Amino acid sequence: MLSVGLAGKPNSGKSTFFKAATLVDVDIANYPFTTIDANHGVSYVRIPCPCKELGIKDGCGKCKDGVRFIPIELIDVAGLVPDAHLGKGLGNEFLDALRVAEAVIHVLDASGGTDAEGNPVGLGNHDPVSDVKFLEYEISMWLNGILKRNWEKLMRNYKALGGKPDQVMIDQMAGAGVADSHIRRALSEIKKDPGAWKEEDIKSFAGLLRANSKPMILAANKMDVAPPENVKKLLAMKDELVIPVSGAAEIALRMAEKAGLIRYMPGDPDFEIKGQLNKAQTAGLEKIRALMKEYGGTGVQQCINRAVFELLDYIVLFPVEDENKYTDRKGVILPDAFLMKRGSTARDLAFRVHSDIGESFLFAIDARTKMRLGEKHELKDGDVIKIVSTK
Ligand SMILES: Nc1nc2c(ncn2[C@@H]2O[C@H](COP(=O)(O)OP(=O)(O)OP(=O)(O)O)[C@@H](O)[C@H]2O)c(=O)[nH]1
Ligand SMILES: [Mg+2]
Repeated sequence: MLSVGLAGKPNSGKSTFFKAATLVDVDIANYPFTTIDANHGVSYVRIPCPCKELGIKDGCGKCKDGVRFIPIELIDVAGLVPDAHLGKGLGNEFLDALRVAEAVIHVLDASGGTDAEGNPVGLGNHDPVSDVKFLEYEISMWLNGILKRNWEKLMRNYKALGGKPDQVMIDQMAGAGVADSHIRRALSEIKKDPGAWKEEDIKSFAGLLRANSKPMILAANKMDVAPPENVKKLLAMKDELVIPVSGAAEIALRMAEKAGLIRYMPGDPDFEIKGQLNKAQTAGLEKIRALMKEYGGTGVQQCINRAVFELLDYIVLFPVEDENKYTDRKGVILPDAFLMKRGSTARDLAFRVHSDIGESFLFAIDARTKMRLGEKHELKDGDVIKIVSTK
């Protein structure tokens, strides 16, 4: 399953975001280092289900009112402070939990109520913009540390045995969640042969690996209490993808929905009251509604969606057995929704369904147009595809 990590300084609201997005009950508290061991949970990207547009009466049964949620893994890690790689705070070994993460949501405390170490300092007394850059550096330095393990021995072998620089680096970074393609791209950007690298070159390479393998989105969290100028300042940062968020508001909405008090789906720009509310509940919910009006929602679902579809460029594909009824063998309509990288081909989808199907692939059929597609045909977001194979 595709993984996305939540990281940032202590007390910024990572676990609150995690709980909001997964409904897994985790420790949340107003002091640094509440979370030590990473939390893993299932969250979802939200997409419009194609069943409506395909004219399936009564819906497909896999979506809710035409909204479909596809599972991803979310990881909530311990807080990091500047110079964590030198052992500050709890150090940066906790980043090992991010190995499998393909993207990182950097949770910022936009309220300015906590300092760089996560200590409460009173609303508006810390500039959140000053917290933005450190995380990229700490993740780079964590990768730098992995790169440098046995570096001398590695380079001796490399020089003695020859071999390709990319293979040497791929072996070294195996297990750090860095894909071969990220390594090749970083090598082509740095140009110098690893045999001649100095400390600084290893560091720059680690920086490039970070940018390629752990792209980041900024969640300007606690927007419900943040001074508006803080949110504005963060949104004005060029080169950064910033989303105003209130993890606390999202938890409140999901709880109210569970209790039957409101109609709300994660990612909705608004909600509808349907139960009997007391005064305090009404006031709390109306405050949230005002916030949602201003920013288009609570921001939690937006962060996950934009990380997956914008940062990582995933698309959604729907394999079916019957291209006329859009079903599997048992008659389930649009049974699967797979997240795959843009550029995936018909054969890639076949392999994703099953390695046997991939190996015995003959051709595919686009269920909308009934056109035949060859193995190298690049699929589009939302394609409904039947795979024809000899198996
Ligand atoms: N007002 C408001 N408070 C929030 C929000 N998100 C988190 N908080 C508060 O911020 C404090 C820290 O929240 P956590 O979720 O524990 O933060 P964390 O980043 O996981 O902290 P560590 O595990 O210590 O690194 C708690 O008091 C939360 O209630 C939010 O959206 N709005
Ligand atoms: Mg936490």
